Amino acid sequence: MWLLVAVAAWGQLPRLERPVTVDGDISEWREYAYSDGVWDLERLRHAPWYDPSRNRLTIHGNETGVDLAARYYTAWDEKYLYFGADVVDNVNDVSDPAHEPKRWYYKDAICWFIEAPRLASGKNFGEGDNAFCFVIDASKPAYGAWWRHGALGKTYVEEPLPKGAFEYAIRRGERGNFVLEARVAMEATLGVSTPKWSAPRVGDLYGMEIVHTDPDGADYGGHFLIYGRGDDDSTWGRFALTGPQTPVERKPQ
Ligand SMILES: [Ca+2]
Ligand SMILES: [Ca+2]
Ligand SMILES: [Ca+2]
Repeated sequence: MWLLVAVAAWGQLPRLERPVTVDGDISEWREYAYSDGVWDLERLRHAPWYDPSRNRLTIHGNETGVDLAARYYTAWDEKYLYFGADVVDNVNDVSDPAHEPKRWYYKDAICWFIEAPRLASGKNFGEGDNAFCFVIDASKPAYGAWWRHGALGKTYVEEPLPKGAFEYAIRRGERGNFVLEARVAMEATLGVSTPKWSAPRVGDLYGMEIVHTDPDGADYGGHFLIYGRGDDDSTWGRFALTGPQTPVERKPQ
């Protein structure tokens, strides 16, 4: 029976053993992080968790070029979770007519939903569930690094990430293109969302989903839901924390 559980993890988050500078350049660590290649509309449409009514992928009439395509990078060390993204986007959207600090999902934003540890029970967004959301606004407003989380007996606590517990940097490219580099201290976040969390060790199982919103000047619209189907944490991907990863070997020609 334990074998069934062991193979149920379908991703591995490698431990970083390299110093990271959070400056919007992820080249020093991206090859040592979990990444499964480029995500775009076509790939997402064929993913097992894809649901057209939830993802609402649309290409607006006047859009040209690539609407959205991205590579995501995730890793950990004894103190932090590391998040990176290298994104092609045609429009940078950060204005929201009905703005509220918690409305990251009406702006360009990338959110890592993390359940730590992954619990066998419960489907609602609650204890042990966290969403670390970064709005792609280079002016870095106070709501730019957001933390939706549960806690003992609580669901949907909405607040900025605690000061001192995170760093992030956005490097804007042409049009809406950008690179995001971020890290979040686990004890001050995961440790607050459930007393069941303990300092990370190789073999721990975490749930993970990536939500990438991209309104493109329109209302709440297209977004990528990757590895899961939304706030129901039982649908999120199961990722085991592992030791360091060796990059793919590149041989000189
Ligand atoms: Ca860096
Ligand atoms: Ca777009
Ligand atoms: Ca956009």
